[in-house]
Amino acid sequence: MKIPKALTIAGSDSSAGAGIQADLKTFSALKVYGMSVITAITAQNTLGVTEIHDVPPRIVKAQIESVIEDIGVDAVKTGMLYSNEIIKVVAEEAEKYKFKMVVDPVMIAKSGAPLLKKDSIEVLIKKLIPLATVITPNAKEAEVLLNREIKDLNDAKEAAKQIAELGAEAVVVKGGHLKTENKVYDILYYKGDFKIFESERIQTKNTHGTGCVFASAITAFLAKNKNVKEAVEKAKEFVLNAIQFSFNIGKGVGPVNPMANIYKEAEKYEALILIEKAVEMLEATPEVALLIPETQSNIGMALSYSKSIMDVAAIPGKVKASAYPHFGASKHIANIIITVMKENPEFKSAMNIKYSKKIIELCKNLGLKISFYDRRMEPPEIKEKEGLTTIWGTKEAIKKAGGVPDVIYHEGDYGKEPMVIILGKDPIEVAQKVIQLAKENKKS
Ligand code: PXL
Repeated sequence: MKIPKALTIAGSDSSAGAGIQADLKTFSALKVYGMSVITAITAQNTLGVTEIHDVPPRIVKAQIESVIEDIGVDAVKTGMLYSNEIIKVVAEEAEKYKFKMVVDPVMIAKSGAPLLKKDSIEVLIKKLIPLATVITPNAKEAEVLLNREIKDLNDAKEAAKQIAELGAEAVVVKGGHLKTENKVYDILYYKGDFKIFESERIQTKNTHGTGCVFASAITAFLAKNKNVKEAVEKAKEFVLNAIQFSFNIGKGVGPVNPMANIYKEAEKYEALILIEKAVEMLEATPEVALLIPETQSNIGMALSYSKSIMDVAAIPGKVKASAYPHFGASKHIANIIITVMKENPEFKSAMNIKYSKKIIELCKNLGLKISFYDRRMEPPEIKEKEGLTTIWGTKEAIKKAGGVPDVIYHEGDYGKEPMVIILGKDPIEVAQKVIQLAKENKKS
């Protein structure tokens, strides 16, 4: 199998949120073999850059030639290039090897530190931009490149076209900095056509590395022979996941998480295995039969980065060792787990069992934290809509308990069976709680 290969030519970020480190995480997450040529070492954390030490241009050139002469490359990304001399060397190498190149015209860090010397803009425009397959300025960088203001979407479109006239094959003007309420619009200008990519604005302060991840994801997709439009579209989806699941670490702007895109996939198999094991444990305990409600039980397990019921595995129908779990199998148990995870992401599993006053007593005796909701108190506008009752009720019970409890119950309503939900970190923990309850229930 031929493995796609990508190279980043950029600065090192000691906090590993941006620069070389973000690029390599992105390449790896996208199954592309990543290589790195370091242009500068930055001492930085989530609060800012404290020192920059640039690498001699001769060493930048040597790094590029080293990897290309031996391993070869399918696409290259450039990030922080810092000085005239480094830009010139990179441009010479691009002309020599004629690789596909994504230029992220990095100028200033989120914290305000300059990552490109002021007198280098001219060289960037004259030498590097004409060799770019794609260039990815944000609105501020586009302003500097064109020496004009960009205030709205129309300005950004005009700017994309003008930057293409500087010689880049395709231009993406990123809209993250533009003041467009709840949406973000990124504009691609390619071969005379505009394509606008729209997305919801994600509310988080932890966006360090966004630009690096976006540009390196485009590079990875180009290395995989996707066309420019497809590469930009897929890179946007990738970076949105990285922002959504960014790390809240450090005292300033936390880093985005390019690995979020694969952690979710990696957890799927384990989630299914845990449910199967839990079901086996439950079926091997005859006392559990007495805790199965008329509407049957189900047990579910969510992935760490769950967004929808499709990210929660459960048994289709009911708990039964002969049935295999799969994702999106139970809307009911999945909605409960996703609601619980919004409050405490550690609780990723739930199972419903039969309600009785005695069961609640036994839960108390076992020292489980219990909360409840009253279906009759449900606001009519929620009741009207299909499937919202459990979400509302789960939120109510969490509010009452001041956090996620081990047990949530309701005593039913007209035509609705009362129910107990056992919560836990994974299906094994949930099954253990249920088995303990079942045995106590049989005893007393
Ligand atoms: O996101 C731009 C960027 C690129 N490269 C390095 C950086 C930053 C931002 O902080 O530190 C090394």
